Amino acid sequence: MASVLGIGLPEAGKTTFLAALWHVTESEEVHGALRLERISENAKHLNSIRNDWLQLERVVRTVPGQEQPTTLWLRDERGPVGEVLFPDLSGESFEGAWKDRHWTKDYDESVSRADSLLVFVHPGTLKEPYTIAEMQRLAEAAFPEENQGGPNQGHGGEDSAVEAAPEEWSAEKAPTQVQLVDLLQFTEQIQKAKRPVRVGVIVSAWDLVQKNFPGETGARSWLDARMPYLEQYLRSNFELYTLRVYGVSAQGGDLKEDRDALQNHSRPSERIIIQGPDCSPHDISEPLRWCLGLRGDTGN
Ligand SMILES: Nc1nc2c(ncn2[C@@H]2O[C@H](COP(=O)(O)OP(=O)(O)OP(=O)(O)O)[C@@H](O)[C@H]2O)c(=O)[nH]1
Ligand SMILES: [Mg+2]
Repeated sequence: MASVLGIGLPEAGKTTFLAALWHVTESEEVHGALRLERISENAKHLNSIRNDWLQLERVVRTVPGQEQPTTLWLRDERGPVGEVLFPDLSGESFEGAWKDRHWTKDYDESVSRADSLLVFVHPGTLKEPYTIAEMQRLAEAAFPEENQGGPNQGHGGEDSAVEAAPEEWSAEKAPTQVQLVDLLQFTEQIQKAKRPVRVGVIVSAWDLVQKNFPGETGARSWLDARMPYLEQYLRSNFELYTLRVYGVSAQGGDLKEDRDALQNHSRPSERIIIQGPDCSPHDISEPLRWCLGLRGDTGN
């Protein structure tokens, strides 16, 4: 059995991806996509999130402790691929691991069992790196005495960042890419998978940013521009990771603003947007295919 671990902070788009993936493999609407070989015993959760997805409802937030083990029995054009374990894990638990330096035994097992990783990032919920003005405020909050009479005292007018009330640093405020690199370092220590591990970065809600990052390498360029620390970490540790980056809109757009357009497709899978190496239109199974080693070995 192969195991693919989806990693991502809260609201990164993990469950929506799984819902659309399940629909595509089960419905066989997308030519060339991975297909369902047989129904798994634990398909209840998959069916429930798929129904939400079909009805253009937001999938429910995944709550720590109530996560579902999900397995997909898949086949490609050559024959059965086997059972793929793809647990729908909660972003809150990943955030907790970063913040509290702790995760549960179940998490530990999922991570150590994983053969490959899908790392989810949502362009709309990114925590960006701090600006110099924000750093100054954090420093003032941490060391109020030292900053009294410092270089910024007495400046007024437009330098409002200095005047705003100082706010202390907390782990939740760390930039998304810092948290993700830390989580990847955790997994590196306990993962027993063969190196280098295939990592597919999924830039979710791709509809939000797609127009500025066209072409097969668009999502890679987005990662490079918006999360350069994560991109460099994955690229430079080539003995640990082989990387591909995909832009994926599992919903196809915003559930409110784009609702009419989303309802207007004859087949629900036609909503799905995917952009990246070897991607055919709407084939959301491509990142999985690559993770499972069903494509050549070339990461980029
Ligand atoms: N615009 C847009 N929004 C999306 C897309 N996919 C997911 N979202 C939104 O992103 C938010 C988070 O999606 P989820 O799939 O629940 O994210 P998650 O990573 O499972 O979150 P947790 O369960 O909290 O870990 C929801 O509000 C979704 O509606 C997309 O393709 N386009
Ligand atoms: Mg979820």
